[in-house]
Amino acid sequence: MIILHGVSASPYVRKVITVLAMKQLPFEQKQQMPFARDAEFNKISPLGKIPALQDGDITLCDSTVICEYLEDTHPEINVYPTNHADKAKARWIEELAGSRVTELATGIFFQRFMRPMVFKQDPDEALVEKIIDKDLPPILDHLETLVPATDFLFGELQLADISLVSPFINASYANYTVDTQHWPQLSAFIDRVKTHPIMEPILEAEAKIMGFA
Ligand SMILES: N[C@@H](CCC(=O)N[C@@H](CS)C(=O)NCC(=O)O)C(=O)O
Repeated sequence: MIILHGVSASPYVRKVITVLAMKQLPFEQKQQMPFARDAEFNKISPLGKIPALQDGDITLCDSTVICEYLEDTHPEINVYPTNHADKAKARWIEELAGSRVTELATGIFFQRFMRPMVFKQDPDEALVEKIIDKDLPPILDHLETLVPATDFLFGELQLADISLVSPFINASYANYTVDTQHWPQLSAFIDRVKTHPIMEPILEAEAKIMGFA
C-alpha cells in the first residue's frame, strides 16, 4: 500500500492526492504537519517538507518527483500530455505554479491562516496587501493569457491544471479569490478545476479536515 505523508491542505500534497485519485490508486495518508521538526519524519523527508511518499521499499520527496514516479509506474491513465512539446510545457506550468504562484498565493494563506492558527502570531496584513496589489497582478496577467477559455490546459484535466489551481485553493482559505472583473478567464478556469468530478470530493474531504464543513 502506498503511504502519503502530509496534510491535505498543502498545495503540494493536494497535487499528489489528486494524481493518486486520477490513477485510482489506493493509499494511506498520514496527516504530517509541515514545520513539525519531527526527527522520525526527517528520516523519510530529509528537508522536513511535505509531501513524502513510500511505495514498498521506495521513499520519495517532492511533489513533482512523486507525480512523475506515479506517472512512470502507472501510465494507464496519464496526468501529463504524451507528446514531447506539450509534456515540456506542462512541466514548465507545474514549475511556475510550484514556485512563484505558490510563493505568492500561499503567502496570503501563510499570513492569514497558518500564522494565527499554527504559530499563534498576528498576520502581517501590510505584506498581504503588497502581495495582492503589487506582486500577484503581473503573474495573474500572464496566467490570464495562459489558461484556456473552455476545458483544461491540455484538453482533459491533468496535473498542470491541478498544480496551477492548487495554490489558489489555499489563498481562498484566507479570503482571497482572483478578481473576476480583472482576470475573468483565469477565475473561470479556477472554478472549472475546483468543480471537476475528480477535484470536488477531494476538496470536500479537505474542507472537513480543515473544519470548514
Ligand atoms: N518543492 C516541494 C515543496 C514542498 C514544500 O515546500 N512543502 C511545504 C508545505 S506546503 C513544507 O513542507 N514546508 C516546510 C518547510 O519548508 O520546512 C514539493 O513540490 O513538494
